[in-house]
Amino acid sequence: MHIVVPLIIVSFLIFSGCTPAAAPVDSSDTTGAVIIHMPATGFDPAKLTIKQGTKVCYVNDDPEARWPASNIHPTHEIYSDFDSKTPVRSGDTWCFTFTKSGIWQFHDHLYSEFVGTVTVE
Ligand SMILES: [Cu+2]
Repeated sequence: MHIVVPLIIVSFLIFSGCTPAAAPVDSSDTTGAVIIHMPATGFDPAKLTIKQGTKVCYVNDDPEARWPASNIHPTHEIYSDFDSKTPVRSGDTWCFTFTKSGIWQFHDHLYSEFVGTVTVE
């Protein structure tokens, strides 16, 4: 009986590809990326103009978790891929490559008064 539970766990890990259910968001490769900082006061810079295909990395300088996401709050449906989908922990970074041109307004899903705009040319 004692061996059954570990076998179930091992089987689960094998068949699930060992992916943790709630992987922390930290894509720290900011090579070639434009950085938007997330201090406790909002986004810096809050407005940005980039070329199509540019990677933008949101660096969380806030002691609290943050969650950059496309408008419109709370559904984020205007550019649904532009959404960290989960909180970005303090000190972590979330990067997104803008493949669609347009004027993309965003906000912090946890502090929806924090807003910004990425213009993709
Ligand atoms: Cu939101």
